[in-house]
Amino acid sequence: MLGKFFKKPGPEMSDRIPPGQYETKGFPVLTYGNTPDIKIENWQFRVWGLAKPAALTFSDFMAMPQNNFTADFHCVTRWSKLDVQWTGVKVLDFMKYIEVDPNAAHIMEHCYGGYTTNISMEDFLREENFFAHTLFGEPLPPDHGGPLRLVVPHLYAWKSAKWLNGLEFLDSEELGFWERNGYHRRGEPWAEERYSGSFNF
Ligand SMILES: Nc1nc2c(c(=O)[nH]1)N[C@H]1C(S)=C(S)[C@@H](COP(=O)(O)O)O[C@H]1N2
Ligand SMILES: [Mo]
Repeated sequence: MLGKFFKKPGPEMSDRIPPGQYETKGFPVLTYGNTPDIKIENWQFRVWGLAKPAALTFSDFMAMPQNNFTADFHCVTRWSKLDVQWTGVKVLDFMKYIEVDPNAAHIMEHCYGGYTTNISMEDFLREENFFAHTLFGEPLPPDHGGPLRLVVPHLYAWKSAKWLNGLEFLDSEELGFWERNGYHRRGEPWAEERYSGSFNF
């Protein structure tokens, strides 16, 4: 059954598929709960905590520099999808539009629907991270997080928050939804940081 949908990585792929992962050619939808119903006109993205409070509209994001991205996507439930093509805004470009307090060391990602996930500033401020509004040339489908999601390719995909609507800047680490429920606080796939617990320390 598994072999029909997933391919075990061959030697040529071992540099792309992290340990314990299988490649999938489809793009599964992985959501805790329901897909929220979001009207783009009402969509708002807020910044707060250790940052100058700001509220951005969808047009604000579209007015920022736009880029295409190709990134691999690793879900902790063991599927990996290679070469996903997205369009959106680099995190490092977005940061020029907001004012963050130098004491901010962590972030809580907030979403429509109430999902949260935490990330350190260091993991957030990487060249390859981006906010995506387009997937394979089409508007990002609601099930995959449209109108806007974060994509953090170097961490497990639960850090890539769908329906993102806010960033809360923090001086110390707080745990998001899955992190409070036993998943790793960082989630680095190459180190198999899947769960919290003694074996991770
Ligand atoms: N808001 C929100 N974001 C989320 C999730 C979620 O349940 N809610 N699931 C996460 C998980 S576990 C994964 S693997 C990816 C899945 O993204 P996809 O459904 O586009 O494949 O989204 C992540 N972002
Ligand atoms: Mo996931």
